[in-house]
Amino acid sequence: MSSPTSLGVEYRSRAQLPPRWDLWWDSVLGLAHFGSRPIARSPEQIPVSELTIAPLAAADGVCEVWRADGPKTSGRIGAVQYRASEQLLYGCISVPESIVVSGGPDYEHSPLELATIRAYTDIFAALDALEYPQLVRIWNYVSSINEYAVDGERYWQFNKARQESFLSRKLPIVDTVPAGSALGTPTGNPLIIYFLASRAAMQAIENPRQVSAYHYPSQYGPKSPTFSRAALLREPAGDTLLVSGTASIVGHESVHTDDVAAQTRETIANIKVLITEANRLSRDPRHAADMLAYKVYVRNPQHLPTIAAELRAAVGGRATVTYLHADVCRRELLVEIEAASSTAAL
Ligand code: 3EB
Repeated sequence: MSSPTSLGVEYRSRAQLPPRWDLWWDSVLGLAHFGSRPIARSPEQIPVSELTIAPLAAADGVCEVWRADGPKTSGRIGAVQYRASEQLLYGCISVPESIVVSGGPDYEHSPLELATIRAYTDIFAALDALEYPQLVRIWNYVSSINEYAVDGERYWQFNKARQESFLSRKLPIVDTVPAGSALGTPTGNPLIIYFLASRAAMQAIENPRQVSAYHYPSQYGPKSPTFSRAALLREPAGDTLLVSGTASIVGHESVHTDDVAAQTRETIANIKVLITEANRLSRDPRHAADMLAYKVYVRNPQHLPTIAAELRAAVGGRATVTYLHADVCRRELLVEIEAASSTAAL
């Protein structure tokens, strides 16, 4: 049996969501829905991110549900909708790239950079006001992420503005940075971000097989990405492991270009190294590949059977796996996988 955790994730189809009045919702911190038609069932105090990213191998939308024990409060600060337990804060924000800047036009920043700065400014303001200083895990959904803009890929613009936002808040941009994911959404979508933050410190984890993303050389963009490879939350009820979006990168280079099976195996090897690191750093070293819930971003839907076969062979039948169709932030990467402790025991 898996140990009880006070935070974890589960994936449900929209049809599997209980009705609004069900007590199940008391345990929910927040929810992200991946599908074309917004969900209607959630109570209004639950923060919901709606992402127009198609689930694969499921006709209906997929809901990613973050649950935690204990009483909760909800509300809105700036454009951040949040819900919090005593120790944990979940929040989400959606910012269109057409935001108007007060004080006239800004020639320094692109629309995506302005949206990114606005989103992170509001997020950091919410963390301050609610007193959950540690950003633990953050998901960034950027429209047309691989498209070339005036000064490089749009992902590069996002990275520049994200790093600038951390620096202007005097937050570190190396070592203790949140675990992250950055994925593409269709053209014209707003920037959508959701996150988990905590009152207590977290343990950031790096991958010994990879250069830390915050030390990537400039060939991947003038400003390095601000994320760690995984975050470990140590709580009285047990650890929660949050593994960042992970891809077929060794050192700082993408490997196995054009071989989706080999990219999947390399990605899994990276995740298994992170699990080993988590156990080395934990007081409760029980993290295992078959106890996590996986979320897999697939660039080309025709690669789904190959990716699914490799992943199932590597993590066993007990792990839950959700597949989504999305662009990954380097053009040559065909698959990206994130993972987290699941709420099977809650
Ligand atoms: C990588 O390892 C693949 O910019 O927040 C993975 C996870 C990736 C998070 C981010 C990017 C991000 O570099 C891309």
